[in-house]
Amino acid sequence: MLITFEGIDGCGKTTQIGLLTAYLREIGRNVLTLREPGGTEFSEKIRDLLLHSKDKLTPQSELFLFEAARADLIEKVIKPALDKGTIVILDRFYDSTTAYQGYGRKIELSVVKEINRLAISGLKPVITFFLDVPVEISYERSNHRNLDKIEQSGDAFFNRVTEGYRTIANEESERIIIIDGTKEKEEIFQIIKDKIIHLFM
Ligand code: Z5A
Repeated sequence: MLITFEGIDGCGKTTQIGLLTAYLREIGRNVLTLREPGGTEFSEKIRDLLLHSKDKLTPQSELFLFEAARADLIEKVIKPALDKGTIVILDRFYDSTTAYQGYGRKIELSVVKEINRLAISGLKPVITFFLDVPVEISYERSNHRNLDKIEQSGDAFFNRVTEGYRTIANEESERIIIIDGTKEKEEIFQIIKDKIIHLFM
């Protein structure tokens, strides 16, 4: 079972993934938690290039790098884990690419979706939690640290990404659960836990 979390920077994904992982382990499930880009040696190198290299990347190069990292992670780690019955929780997946490179960087959406399709080779999450926070909250929550390359893309970019996420979530409402990410951490986790328990029944 593949579960994914989406949303702009600082929306609370890492926090909720930590809570969900602990809960699932407590009830005796095998869980593997991963983040994109990353999770293999090759994908971590790509992550470093994408977030920290001094080279200016074109939107297209950025798109291909995210997809290359994804394809490597799926084949080497995610598919083998799912085959063993492990629950895989993924911090970002192809919805991030549609939101950031499609809506944010303005690469034609049909192209982004086609390249996503190629990279994921049929793998789909059973459920996706989209933590929706306004851009101002995202900035507030991340203003204590140095911003990476993508985080430096500006307000207009992040507003497009946010609207993009909302559109994607409305288009795929049977898979994507929209949660108000400005609620208290515990309240958000209760919503997530209820949905997960429902999935297991
Ligand atoms: N990217 C892309 O462009 N295309 C792609 O295809 C993919 C990714 C896969 C990866 O960044 C970047 O790559 C990302 C998108 C792009 N760039 N941006 N921008 P990352 O992995 O380094 O980081 P992130 O995923 O963007 O976010 P994050 O820093 O890990 O934040 P988070 O996981 O969403 O939030 P958090 O760490 O759980 O919480 C942040 C803070 O808020 C922390 O202090 C918490 O204690 C606090 N918090 C959390 N929840 C709450 C609530 N409910 N109330 C108050 N405070 C809270």
